[in-house]
Amino acid sequence: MKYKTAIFVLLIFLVLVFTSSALANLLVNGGAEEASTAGWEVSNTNVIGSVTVGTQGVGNLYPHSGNRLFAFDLKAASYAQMWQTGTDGLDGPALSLSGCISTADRAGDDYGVATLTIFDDLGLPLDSTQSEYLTSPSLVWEPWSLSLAVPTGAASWEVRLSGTLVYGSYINVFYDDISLVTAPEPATLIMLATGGLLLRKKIDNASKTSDQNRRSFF
Ligand SMILES: [Ca+2]
Ligand SMILES: [Ca+2]
Repeated sequence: MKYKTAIFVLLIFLVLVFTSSALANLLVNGGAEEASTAGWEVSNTNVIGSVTVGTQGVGNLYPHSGNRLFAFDLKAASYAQMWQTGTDGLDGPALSLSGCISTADRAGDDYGVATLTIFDDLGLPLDSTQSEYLTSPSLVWEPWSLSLAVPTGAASWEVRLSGTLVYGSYINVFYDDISLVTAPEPATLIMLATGGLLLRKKIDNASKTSDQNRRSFF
C-alpha cells in the first residue's frame, strides 16, 4: 500500500512539473500587476497605462484579477497598441494566447484586436493569427483566446494588442490577464496518461495477488 501511494505521488508530481512548465506564462507583466507597462512596447505611453480602476461612462471597471488592468484611455487618441516579443516556448507544437477584454456597450463600440505572430531568425513573419473585433458589455470582462501552430524555423513570437476608437474622444478599451503559453505536446500527454494507467493496472494486479496470498494464510 505504501509503495502504491508513493508511485501515485511520484506520477502526480511528474504531471504537475510537466504541465506547469508547459503552461508557464511566457509574457512579462501580462496582468498589468507591475504598476506600469513594463515588459511591453507601447505606441503612445500617454494613452496606455496600468491602472487600479478603469473609468467607463457608466461606472468603474475593476481588474479581472489582481490589483491592476491595462487601460487604453489615459489620453484622447484614435488608435493605440502595445506589444511584446520573445524567443522562449517555441519548442512545443503551438502557442496559445488568451486574455480578457472590457469595452463599452453602446452604439459604435470601441474595440480591441489581439494578434499573435511567429517570425523566423531573420525577423520575417512565418505565420500570424488575429482575433475578431473584441468587445464586451459595459463593465464586463469577456475572455478571448487565439492559437497558432509553431512552424518550422520559428525563432521568435510577438503578441500585439490594439485599441481603436469608434465613439467619443477616448479609447474605452481595457485588457487584463494576458497569457501566452506553449500548448502541451499531445504525444507527451498521451504517453504520461498511458504510462500512469499501465502502472496502476500493474500495481492493482500485484496488490490483488498479495491479498490472495494473505487470505490463503488465514
Ligand atoms: Ca491584473
Ligand atoms: Ca470611446
